[in-house]
Amino acid sequence: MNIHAIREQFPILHQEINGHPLVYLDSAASSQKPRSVIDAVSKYYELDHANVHRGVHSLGSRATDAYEGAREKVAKFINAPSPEQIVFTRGTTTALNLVASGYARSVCREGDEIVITQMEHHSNLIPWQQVAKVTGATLKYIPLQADGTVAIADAEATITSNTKIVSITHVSNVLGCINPIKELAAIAHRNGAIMVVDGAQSTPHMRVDVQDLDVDFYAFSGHKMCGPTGIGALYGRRNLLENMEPIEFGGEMIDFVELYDSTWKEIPYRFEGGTPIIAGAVGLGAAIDFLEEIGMEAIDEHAKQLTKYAYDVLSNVDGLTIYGPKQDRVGLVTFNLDEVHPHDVATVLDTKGIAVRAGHHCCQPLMRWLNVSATARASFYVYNTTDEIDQLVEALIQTKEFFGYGIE
Ligand code: 7TS
Repeated sequence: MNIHAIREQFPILHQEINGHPLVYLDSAASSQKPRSVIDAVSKYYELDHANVHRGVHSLGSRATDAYEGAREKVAKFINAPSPEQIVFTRGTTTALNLVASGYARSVCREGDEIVITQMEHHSNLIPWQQVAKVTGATLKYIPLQADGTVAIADAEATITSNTKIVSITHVSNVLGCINPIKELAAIAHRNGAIMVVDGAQSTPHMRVDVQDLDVDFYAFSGHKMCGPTGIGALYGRRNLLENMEPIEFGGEMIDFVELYDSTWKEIPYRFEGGTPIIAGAVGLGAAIDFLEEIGMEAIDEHAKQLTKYAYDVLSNVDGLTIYGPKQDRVGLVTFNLDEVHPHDVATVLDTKGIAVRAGHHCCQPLMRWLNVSATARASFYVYNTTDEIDQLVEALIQTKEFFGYGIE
């Protein structure tokens, strides 16, 4: 991978923040956008925009082709058997809420179990709490190992024949660990449950193959993988999508409307009520083209190398604690400096042009499990370099000195 050539394609990276060249280490929150994605969205608005699926005029068909073309790209990108099994959503949060409200609420009853883990992002936790409250199902947690990972034996002990849904993140946005989704899906299926995956942090970095993983639903966001904000997707197994209830009703999603009842369009349109996120989908399609041109294998390798490098050099900083396993991680390193609040760490780093995230990362139950109120997190993507990680380490050492910690 030619990082220099890749960086050239991201206009936002070439600026100074507080008098220093920007070092953007917050891609797990949202990645930056290459020129090709920005251009695809503006070209769409400049030349092709109209509403989709209704205009018989030429712009209407161009917009429809662009929107449906993006759906085909997404399907191919994650190896979905067909484009109809891709529902465009606003992102991972909306996709998981669709499964929880449209599917889980109608299949779960009292005595049923929904199994998740304590490392889940709030978007893969609160929707299941709500399903449990409404249906009387029980929410169960697979206990975490000391390093935060999920052990297969614990999953086997937690998932039972009463389990209807297992919903787990592919990659943790705090611990960085890669969960054994294929094995977990097999355990879920053996017990008659379905497997839902939060792919928000995995899809940007690794080749996702929903058929090989043998999962039932897979959710992800475009904005974390070079695409625009406001677009994401839900993959679903065909028979499950066909039995899932729409949760938004109105234009675009109907077949026949009578005075007191209506029928729905076929999948996936019945889940895309209202004028869809056309420009967002076009941008996501361009993001997929960009990633595929580099190659997901090369992107995966780069992210793992940067993560390993960051783990190793940060481990050498006195008074710095890293959370999550040493091995099998990708994309990010979450840490705390002794005696310095992570918000202060992030604020000092920002004065040096370095952007990291500080806070609970939408994982309050995981923060409680880690016994911290917040952490700092550096996350990496295609455009980051080991040199930037060295700058982070240097700045962290200066941060310690700034707060008078670590000085004899
Ligand atoms: N699941 C995981 C694992 C995530 O990391 C995020 C976003 C979401 C779900 C929600 O995605 P959205 O696109 O619907 O917002 N994570 C983060 C983060 O770690 N920092 O900011 C957003």
